[in-house]
Amino acid sequence: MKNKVALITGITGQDGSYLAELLLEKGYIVHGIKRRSSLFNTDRIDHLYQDPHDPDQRLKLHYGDLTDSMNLTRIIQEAQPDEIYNLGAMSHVAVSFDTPEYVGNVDGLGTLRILEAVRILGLEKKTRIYQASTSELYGGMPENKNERGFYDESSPFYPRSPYGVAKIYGFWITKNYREAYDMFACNGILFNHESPRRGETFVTRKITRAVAKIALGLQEKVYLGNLEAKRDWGHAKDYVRMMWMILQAEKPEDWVIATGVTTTVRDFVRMAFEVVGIQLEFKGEGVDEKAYVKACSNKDYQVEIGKEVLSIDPSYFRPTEVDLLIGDPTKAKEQLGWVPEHDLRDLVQDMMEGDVQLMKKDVDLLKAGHEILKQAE
Ligand code: NAP
Ligand code: G4F
Repeated sequence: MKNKVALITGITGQDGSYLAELLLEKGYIVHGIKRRSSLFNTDRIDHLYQDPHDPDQRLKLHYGDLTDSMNLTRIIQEAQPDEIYNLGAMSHVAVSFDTPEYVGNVDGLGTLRILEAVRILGLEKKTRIYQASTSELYGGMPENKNERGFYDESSPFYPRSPYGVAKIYGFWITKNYREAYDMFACNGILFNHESPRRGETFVTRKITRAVAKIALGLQEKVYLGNLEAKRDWGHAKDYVRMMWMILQAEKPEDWVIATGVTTTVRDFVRMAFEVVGIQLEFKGEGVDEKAYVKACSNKDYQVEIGKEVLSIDPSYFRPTEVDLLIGDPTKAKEQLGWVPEHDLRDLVQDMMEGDVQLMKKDVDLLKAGHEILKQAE
């Protein structure tokens, strides 16, 4: 049987890397678009791309950019994909306030460029399209939750950032092409999902990296913004599986993917410190809130009791904030049989283990450096 062909934009990102792994396991030929960068930017997929000269290599990378229609059209023409996963985006909400025009171009118009390329090439009956939509579309407006207190596929949108506004264009243009041209084009409205591969400036990874470093004595404290914000955090591995399921469904539709549980940033911090045996006490309010070590049973490094390990830096506050997100994945569970394998505790454990291991390498390197210096003396 012929291998199915997929094209992933954003293959070098968190989700792109897990999805590429999944599709290769399923026997797909996977084309991915990577951006030209002055430094290597393929860390997350290097383990999948051992020998680029091997003609049987099923992962094929192309240079490209979502702002370049001609490039996208050429890659789609070459790949002739059965499925396109449009995961490429400037995905950082806070940064979108600094680069609103660029975000509109990539996250909004980029989606149109993919859809239109498929149409121009006459592939609209062959190629199924997944659009990486987001819970940021809801904006956390309390009055828009359903009667059970969740956001679902029928909840109204009210985006609160240039990122959210760009993604709402992506959402509607995907739906419009589905209706106008009968294309199999779907939105996955995904709530926050994280992993050891999460970008370092998103709050969960910023926390797990900092906690690992603090526990190993490599960092004094971490500065964060709004600790009151609540997010519905799942594991990226569970969410990419659902992306694939969405394109295997009978009909093209839009789907909410979430855990149905919401947690404050403050509690995520608490949970991350607990993994390395550190109990925290939070004191003070608003910008004066701080966290101190209350107890420490960490065998690798004894953090001093009473040490201040967290402060607020208001520069991390956003001009408009999404206060609370919580999603209702009932439709995905009932109609597609999606069952997430990880809960928040697993996720925090997985991320902490990854970062402790990563930071221990730094400690080992430091130790080796000291040894070399000592021997040279
Ligand atoms: P990510 O780690 O930030 O990855 C984004 C990917 O997009 C990277 O490969 C990046 O390339 C690429 N990219 C950025 N600008 C591009 C451009 N102009 N042209 C082509 N590619 C470009 O994001 P993620 O967490 O994997 O998320 C994947 C998608 O899901 C994104 O569209 C995001 O907005 C959406 N989403 C994410 C979540 C979540 O919680 N993770 C939730 C809902 C929706 P570089 O590696 O070169 O930067
Ligand atoms: O981790 P975050 O930056 O993620 P955010 O804004 O929820 O966006 C992520 O999830 C969306 C899905 O809902 C995606 F569409 C999007 O692409 C991205 O993946 O921030 C989470 C919360 C916010 O309320 C933020 O204000 O954490 C708060 N926060 C508090 N201190 C912080 C910090 N966020 C960051 N990045 N850095 C801080 O120091």
